[in-house]
Amino acid sequence: MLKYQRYCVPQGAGLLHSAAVLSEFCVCLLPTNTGKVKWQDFDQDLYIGATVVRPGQDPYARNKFNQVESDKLRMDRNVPDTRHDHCRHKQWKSDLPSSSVVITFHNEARSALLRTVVSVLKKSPAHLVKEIILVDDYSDNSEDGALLGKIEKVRVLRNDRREGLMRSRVRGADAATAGVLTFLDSHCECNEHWLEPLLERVAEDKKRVVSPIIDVINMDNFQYVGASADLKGGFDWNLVFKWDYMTLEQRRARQGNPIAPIKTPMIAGGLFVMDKNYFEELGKYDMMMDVWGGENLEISFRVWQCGGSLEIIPCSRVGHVFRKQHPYTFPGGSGTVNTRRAAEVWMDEFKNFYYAAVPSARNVPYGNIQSRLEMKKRLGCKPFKWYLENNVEIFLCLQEWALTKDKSVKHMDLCLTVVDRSAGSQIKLQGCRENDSRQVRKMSPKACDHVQSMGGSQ
Ligand SMILES: [Mn+2]
Repeated sequence: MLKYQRYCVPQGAGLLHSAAVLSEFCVCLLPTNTGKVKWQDFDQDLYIGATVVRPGQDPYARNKFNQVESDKLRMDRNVPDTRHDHCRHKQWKSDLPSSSVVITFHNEARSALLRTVVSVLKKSPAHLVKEIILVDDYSDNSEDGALLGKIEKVRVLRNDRREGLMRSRVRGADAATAGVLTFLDSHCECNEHWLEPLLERVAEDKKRVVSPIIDVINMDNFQYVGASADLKGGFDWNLVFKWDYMTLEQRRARQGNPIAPIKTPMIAGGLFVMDKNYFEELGKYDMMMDVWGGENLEISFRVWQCGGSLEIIPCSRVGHVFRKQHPYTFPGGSGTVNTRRAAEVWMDEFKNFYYAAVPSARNVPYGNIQSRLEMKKRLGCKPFKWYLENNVEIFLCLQEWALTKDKSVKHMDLCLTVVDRSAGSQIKLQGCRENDSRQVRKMSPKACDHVQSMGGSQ
């Protein structure tokens, strides 16, 4: 319930004639004069009730997740604590810096957006969240964001045209007043003590860019499910982000300290914490990237190549609704423009592996990259080869081995060939012959991994 405060004006103060009959005139006001309410006092039913799915409507139509199930949940529902046991006893530093949480959205389901905001406020120590900046990227209904501006600490910025994720995030970051930026997607739920371990890593070294383990909120029934702690971010030459299981050796090495930070070649990109000054020094985002996509690999390459590092912090868990489809359109093309920009700026000659995997990308106009190249030079960033060599889990088979159109695994003009068919047979490089069944072909990523374990040089 709202706690009103009584403000009383002594008789004769001359403010209101009708009050003169009383010994004093009392009015009831909110404790602050900003018109803000605590999240507990926000009228969830009124806010969400305005956009419910009507009978006969497809609950997936607007968001590509089941909005009916999302709308049923309370804004502060409990989710299982999915952290490793060791996290529960851990003490976090007491002098952590506060953070500005930047959440960008475009036509997000109100219930999902509200739960994101409430979970930040509920699951974070109050002094560590300076503000929540909602950047409404030109949603159809401006009230989706504006109404949330009544909640304590929430500031709302609205674009007057569609800008896309990167320019929206930069707008939010520019407006931020705290020294650390926390970027979140608009359909997340933060878990217990999610923020402290992230801030601690960044406070120790501002060049660390850190991400929580991203738990799974089921897009059909909204169950919250803990994700594996044995994953790193990676990609194939098509430059689409994917999760990679750690190798057996890596998992063994972690057994002694299962909650140690995990160095990762790539972050998924939706959820991460970064020092604000470092974000600016490092060139924020590529402002010529549109809508969505490609920005996660761009910032991952950039952070590593320009002297920083990326980590997943196991004691920090945040749930995210993973979808199979994008709920929105891509005005002016697809994410390929962004991916091509990232490849052209950061991948040096290795961009040719991308063009071999996605030949159509060669024909996508990607605009001017001059200022990004200049920035790369100014920052003294290392070449892509260095990035690959220092993130050894990335498909080395394709670094040294070409995958031809007919899916042969080749080194120069030689193909990997099983000498004979007996168990434990040698593998040699021999001249490529069409339809030679002894020659290794990439059938699946697994087959490629196998080649890597035989020929890996690192
Ligand atoms: Mn998302």
